[in-house]
Amino acid sequence: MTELAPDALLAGMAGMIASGGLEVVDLTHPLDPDFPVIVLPPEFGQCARFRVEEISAYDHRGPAWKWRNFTCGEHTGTHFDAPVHWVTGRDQPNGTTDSIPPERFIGPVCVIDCSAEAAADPDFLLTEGHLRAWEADHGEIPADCWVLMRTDWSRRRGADYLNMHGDGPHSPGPDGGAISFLVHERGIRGFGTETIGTDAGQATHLDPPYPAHSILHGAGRYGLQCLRDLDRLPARGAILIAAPLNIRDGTGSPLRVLALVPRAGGAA
Ligand code: 23J
Ligand code: MN
Repeated sequence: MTELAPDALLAGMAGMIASGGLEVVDLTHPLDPDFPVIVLPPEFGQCARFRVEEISAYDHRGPAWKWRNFTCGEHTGTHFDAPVHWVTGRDQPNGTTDSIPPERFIGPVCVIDCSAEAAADPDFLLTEGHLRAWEADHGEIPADCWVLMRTDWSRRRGADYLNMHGDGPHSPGPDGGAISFLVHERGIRGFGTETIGTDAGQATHLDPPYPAHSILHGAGRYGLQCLRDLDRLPARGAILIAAPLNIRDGTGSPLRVLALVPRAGGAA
């Protein structure tokens, strides 16, 4: 690969974005009171939905301006999980939203298409075997990249999203072997999903329980949840921009996740 001088690289990139040669894909759901939040067993504290209240709207409360206050949880809507979110990551250095080095917020991304499997089985578990099959087609997953699990779950609406049954939620996710492989054999930066969590709905029954949260954050890696439209990304070759809010001591935050995607047939 030819090395471009950094200034030429950035100028070229800006030009490619302006001309559409690099497509900017928004992987973010709107923050909306109707968007579901994770529901934990009733003995535990719960995440707040997004809520908005008007301060003024060009009226007696403020004649020339409109603005609003909003409230939500750190894990509401499309959001980032920092290492300190999980007890296994509580002592990780740079484990909070305000201490993660900003260069960690931009990096390459691989997308594992599990849409057919998830359509056939809402409890589908991604395994090391699936990841090795992906690598046979697309090459080895590079160190320090994001790995996103495409399930097309972001097309679900209402109660179908959490898919709550009497025995808890049912949604796809990785098993412990898959996450262990990605973290310890491939050295990934983080793992993201279209579902409410990085873990499967029934992940409390896995070994370890909540393997994605437990293993990723215990190793100082990150999570992304409630992503949308992962079908718009190539298996590899895109760059992800995922910068959480700079919340003091934050365990995570809603954010805008953008992918820069080389347009097929675009100028080289
Ligand atoms: C708290 C407890 C369990 C889980 C979660 C939060 C999440 O999925 C989250 O939003 O990180 S599984
Ligand atoms: Mn979270």
